Amino acid sequence: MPTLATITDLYHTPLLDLVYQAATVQRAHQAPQEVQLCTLQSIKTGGCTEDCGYCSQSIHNKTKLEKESLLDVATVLESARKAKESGSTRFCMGAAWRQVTDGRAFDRVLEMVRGVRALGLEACVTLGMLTSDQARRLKEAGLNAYNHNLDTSEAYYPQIVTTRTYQDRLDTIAHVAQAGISLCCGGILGMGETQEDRIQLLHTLANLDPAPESVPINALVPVEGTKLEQAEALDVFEWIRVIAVTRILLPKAMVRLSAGRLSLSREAQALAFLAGANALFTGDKLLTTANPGADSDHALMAALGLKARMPDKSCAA
Ligand code: SAM
Ligand code: DTB
Ligand code: SF4
Repeated sequence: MPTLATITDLYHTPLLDLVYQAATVQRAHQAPQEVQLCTLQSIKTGGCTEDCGYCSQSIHNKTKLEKESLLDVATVLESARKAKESGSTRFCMGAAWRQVTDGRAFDRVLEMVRGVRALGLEACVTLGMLTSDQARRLKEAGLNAYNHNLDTSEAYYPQIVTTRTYQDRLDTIAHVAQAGISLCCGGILGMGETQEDRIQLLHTLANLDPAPESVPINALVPVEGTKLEQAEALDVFEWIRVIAVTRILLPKAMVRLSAGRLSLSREAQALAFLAGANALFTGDKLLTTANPGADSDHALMAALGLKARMPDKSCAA
C-alpha cells in the first residue's frame, strides 16, 4: 500500500516525467486507445438536505434549480436506451438524496437497475448513504457499480460539508464493498484545497480495499448561489497531476474525466488522456450542469485516434 511520503514524492515529480510514467503504466494495464463512455441521468433532482458547498441540489445553497421528484421507470429506461444508441456502455443514475430510505422510492430504483441491465448496459447509481442491506439489494438487482465520492481530504472535508462526516462516507463505501459491488469513488478539484489535501485524498483512495474500479476526477463547476461560487479557478496542471498520480497508484481503475470539462480545452483533455484518463461522461448534461455534447467528444476522440470501448461481455443483452 503506497505511503503518504511516496505519494507526496510522486505528486511533486516534474510534470512531464510524471505524465510519461503514468502513460507507461496505462500502456501496461489498459487499452490505451479506448475510452469508456458513460451517460449520467438525474433521477431525482434538487431538494437535498445535505449542505455540500459545491452542489446545486442542496437546500442550503441558494441556486436556481427546478426540483424534480423521482422519475418513473419508463422515462429512465427510455433515456438509457438512447444512451446505448449513442455509444455509452455504462448508465449512471443519480439521486439528490442524503441517504436511501427503504420503501417505494428505493423499490423503483431497483427496478430501474434491473431495466438498465436488461438493455445490456452496465448500471451505476449514486444515491447518498447506504446500509449494508440496501447495498445487498442493489447487488441482487444486478447493479455493477456504486458512486460515492470522498471529494477531498479528511482534514478539508468539514470546510465543504458539515451535515455528514468523512467516516460516514467510508462506512457506505465499506457496505458497497461487502455487497460485492464495484466502487466508483473520486473527488473534486478546485474547491480551495491545497496540494497537501489532494495528496491526502489520493492516499485514501489508493489505500481503499478493495481498490476502486473507477475514479471520477471532477473539476469544480462553480454554480451560482453555492458557497463555492467564488472559488479560485483550478490550475489545469494540478488537474493533470492528479490524473497522472491516480493512474500510477491505481493501474487497473477507470480514471474518469467528470465534471468541469467545459472549462478545459481540447489540448488539456488530450494531455489528460496521455496521463492515464480513459473514461468520460457523454451528453449535453451531467446531473444539473452542462457538459460538452456528444458531437464535440466524438470529434475530439477522432482527432486523437481514440475509440469508444465496447461493452463488457458480462453486460451483453
Ligand atoms: N447525493 C449523492 C451523493 O452526494 O453521494 C449523489 C449525487 S452527487 C451530485 C455526485 C457527485 O457529484 C458528488 O459527490 C460530487 O463529487 C460531484 N459534484 C456535485 N456537484 C459538483 C460541482 N458543482 N462540481 C463538480 N463536482 C460536483
Ligand atoms: C461524479 O463524480 N461526477 C458525476 C457523477 N459522479 C455522478 C456528477 C457530476 C455532477 C456535476 C454537477 C451537476 O451536474 O450537478
Ligand atoms: Fe445532496 Fe449529493 Fe448534492 Fe451533497 S452532492 S447536496 S448529498 S445531491
